[in-house]
Amino acid sequence: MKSSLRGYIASTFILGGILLSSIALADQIKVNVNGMVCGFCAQGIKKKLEKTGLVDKIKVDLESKIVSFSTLPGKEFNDEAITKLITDAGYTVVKITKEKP
Ligand SMILES: [Cu+2]
Repeated sequence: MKSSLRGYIASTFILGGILLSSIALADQIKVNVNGMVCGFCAQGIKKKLEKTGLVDKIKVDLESKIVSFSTLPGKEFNDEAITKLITDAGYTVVKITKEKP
């Protein structure tokens, strides 16, 4: 009886965790990128990000060298994947900042 109750409580927590993470708010992500010098760089990065289908509200600021976007609800775009995408495009990731809005 006791162990089944414990199991019930544990599964409730797990289920709650899954539900919470699926309705989690989108991440606001800022990436400091080196190597972007013109509008073509900006467009190229923007297009690659759009292609992932994971993000929206993509902005590329050449002056501050910051690429910012937010993840779509329920989508996860981790630092490794972000770094790979930018690096493969020929630029260098300096820093990634994530914040919940
Ligand atoms: Cu360029």
